[in-house]
Amino acid sequence: MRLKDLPDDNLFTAGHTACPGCGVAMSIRNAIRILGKDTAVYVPASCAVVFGTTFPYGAWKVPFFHTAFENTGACLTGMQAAFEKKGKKVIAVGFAGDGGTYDIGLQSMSGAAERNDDILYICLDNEAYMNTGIQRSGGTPFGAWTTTTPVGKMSQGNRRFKKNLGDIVVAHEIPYYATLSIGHPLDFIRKVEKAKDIKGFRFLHMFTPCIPGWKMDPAKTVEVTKLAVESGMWTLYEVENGEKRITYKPGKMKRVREYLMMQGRFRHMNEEDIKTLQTWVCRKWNLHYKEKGAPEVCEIEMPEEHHAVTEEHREMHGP
Ligand SMILES: Cc1ncc(C[n+]2csc(CCOP(=O)(O)OP(=O)(O)O)c2C)c(N)n1
Ligand code: SF4
Repeated sequence: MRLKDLPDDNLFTAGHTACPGCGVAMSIRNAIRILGKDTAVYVPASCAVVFGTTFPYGAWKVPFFHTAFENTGACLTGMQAAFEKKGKKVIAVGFAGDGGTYDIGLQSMSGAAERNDDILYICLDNEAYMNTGIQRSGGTPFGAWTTTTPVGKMSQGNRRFKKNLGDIVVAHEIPYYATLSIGHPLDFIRKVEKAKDIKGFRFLHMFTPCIPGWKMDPAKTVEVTKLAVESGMWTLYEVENGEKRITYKPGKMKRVREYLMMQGRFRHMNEEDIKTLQTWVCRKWNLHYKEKGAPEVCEIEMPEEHHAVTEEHREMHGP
């Protein structure tokens, strides 16, 4: 399917209450256009359940189900079994946040993956618990400010690195796992189409910027996702029946600093922390992009000593 062939069925309609520029809303809207009307959706506690279902402005035009935070995997299994029993060909699709996937729903996702249930699990990764006020999750990157990893004398943002959820999911030996971003629409379409047709447990991991949580300009959502990929903070790949394939390889690695500067949540980071994060990203970059026997591809020199945050940046994002 090409971009211009993307059906414009309004299965997730305008009039929902997501913030302008919300990466979660954009990802849902585009995914459901490809999945089509024979889809039934489960959304656990998250921004998406609030902005998509607030009475009387419900935006979903496909069957929608919601119970609790921790059980996306189990609910999808139940939905799929019920449709099967009724002889209906419906795709059971879950849209869960990173909090609901990396942390609180990990066990039920794992159960469904291990049983290879015929469902599509989509993680909308905005790198914190946004709906309840920006608390840190297992998906929050190193250095990021959140309300539970504050910035002050005692702490300088999140001190842990983003959990490697991809490897955890893939370790279940499922048919399909892929990472996606709305900044790479053709790659996005191809992966959703593929996940739609495969049988068994499929997992799509979507990178979804959050405007207030990342303290960023709402007009820059797509730009940020592109820079995330060019800097190595997000990697586009898929694992099909155990075979890993990079689906987009950036030409030259951009400095992580460039990505950080677009977002107020990293504004406070000092040189040492940027260097720590850059080293982590380089390691990840080399693990992903290095061909067997090829030289290491991350050739970025470690940042020189100078202020991490410019006055211009401070003006843009406030104190
Ligand atoms: C068991 C349980 N704990 C806590 C909550 C409160 N809660 C509702 S939404 C939410 C945050 C969801 O974060 P995430 O899954 O990352 O989705 P996002 O809001 O970022 O889209 C929390 C903590 C809850 N509903 N249930
Ligand atoms: S808080 Fe973030 S994830 Fe929630 S609706 Fe706004 S931009 Fe989207």
